[in-house]
Amino acid sequence: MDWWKDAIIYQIYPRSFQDSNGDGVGDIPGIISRLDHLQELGVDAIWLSPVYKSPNADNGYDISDYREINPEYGTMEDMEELIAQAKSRGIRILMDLVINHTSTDHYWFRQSRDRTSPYADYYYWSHGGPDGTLPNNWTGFFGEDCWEFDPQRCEYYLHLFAKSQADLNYHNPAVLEEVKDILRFWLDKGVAGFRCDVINVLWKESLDSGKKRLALTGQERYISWEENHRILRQLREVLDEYQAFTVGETVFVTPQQARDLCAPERRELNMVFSFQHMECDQYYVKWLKRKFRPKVFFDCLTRWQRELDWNALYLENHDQPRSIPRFGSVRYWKESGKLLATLLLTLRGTPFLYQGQEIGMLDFDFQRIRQLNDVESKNVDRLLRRFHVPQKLRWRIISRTSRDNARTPFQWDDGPQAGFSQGRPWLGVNHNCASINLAQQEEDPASIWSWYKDLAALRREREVLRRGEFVPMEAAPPLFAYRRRLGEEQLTVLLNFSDDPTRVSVQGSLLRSNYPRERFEGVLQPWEAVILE
Ligand code: TEU
Ligand code: CA
Repeated sequence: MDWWKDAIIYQIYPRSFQDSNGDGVGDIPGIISRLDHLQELGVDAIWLSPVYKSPNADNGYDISDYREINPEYGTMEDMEELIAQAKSRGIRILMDLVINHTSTDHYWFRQSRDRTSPYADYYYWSHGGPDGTLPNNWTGFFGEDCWEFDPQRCEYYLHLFAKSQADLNYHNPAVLEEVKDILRFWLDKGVAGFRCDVINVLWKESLDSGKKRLALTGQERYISWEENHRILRQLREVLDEYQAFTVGETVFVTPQQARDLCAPERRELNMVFSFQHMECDQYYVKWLKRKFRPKVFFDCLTRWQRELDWNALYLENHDQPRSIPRFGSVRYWKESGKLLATLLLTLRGTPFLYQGQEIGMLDFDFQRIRQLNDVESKNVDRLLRRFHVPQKLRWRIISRTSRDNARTPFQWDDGPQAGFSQGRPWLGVNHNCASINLAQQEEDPASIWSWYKDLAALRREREVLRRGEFVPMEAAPPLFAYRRRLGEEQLTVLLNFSDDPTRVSVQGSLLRSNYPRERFEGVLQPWEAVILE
């Protein structure tokens, strides 16, 4: 019961994890060959970003067949082998469930182009206005319009993401039945559950134009409607037959909405990923970056810790730049990497680690837009061009926010292509791989990797770190301080988010510090993280 409350979950971006056959693309046999690494780290479950058949307009988030494995990644036998091999190491597999949209290559969509087909209403089709205008004024997540004209059907279809990701129409009950079958298909294969992609926007309440906004005009028509909850409860009926787990990726949710999505008695999701703490270094949209504001970050984390019984904790994923340059300090790379690890592994909730985070991987050091692959970056570049934003500024915006920052190949060792592939990788390997790689950190008891391993073990040992209550402490930023409490047991966590020493008046015997020290006397070094007993 509730295994996920004691778990640490590791996200794999299959394309960039490990290539086994030299074609430059990570694959499932590659993942199998690295399971020992994950077991040693202390991982209880793996969330696999999509491995289904896909034309890869959005690297697998555009699915063309939910029951097939993308041949680039291997075969269904490989997938079954991965599930079995992981299981024998006590590791569960979670699939990425992308059901807001399918690829326009999906059979359903191709049939849907014909108005007389049984699939005619699987998507949102609509006439434009009389003078060639779009059906409404919505704008999408990747910065473009949300409607694309299909010459065969002579209508527009809705796509909140890329052009080839058409939104499924949940007003048609047949669509939900299809999804239930897909769930059963994978649960029968032995997966433990799903990470549910943009799961709070499935239901479009109406297709009327929305209030004009800088980004995502139309969002109030589809974010977190009551019908969306009903859909989740229907999916839960299937999930319950297998006691399966779900974490929802939920855009723009407030703590109240998150509670409604994961209150146990409502039988919807087990937990959700919130985005609010990711907004502490931006103005309104992710492309407008500002200086990291520790106070906003701490207040946000504290608020979610207080208002939700259980959080899905994360600092990185495949959509976000790396955490050290963002919330830490490249100058204090090792110290701040360990401090962020401490934060992630001592809050209340289920920690999600993204591949490469455990060795402190940094943002991609690319130089030109054509080195990028991300559909979002390309769209944003096109959009900014349209507004005559000069090249230099465009590059500044995109290089800092591109999702490819976190998608470069995993750095296994200091050999060719960082041990990722014998061939030419689909996305460049970071040039820092000679100094940042797993092989080197495995040897070093003071490395970021060793620190993650140690804290994962500590979390397993100490119930207070898993189940204890979160108690915030009075502290002035850049210090973040809190306690975890369970019965008589109490741990204090002190985190100095700055390049300067910081004094505190807290006492206690030292359990861990990311600096070599015997005891703690009240002064935290730059980026020092301390756990007191
Ligand atoms: O992301 C959903 C989402 O909200 C994104 O727009 C996110 O805000 C953005 O990537 C940040 O730049 C999910 C997946 O995680 C993402 O990789 C997919 O591209 C997207 O859904 C569409 O499936
Ligand atoms: Ca390969």
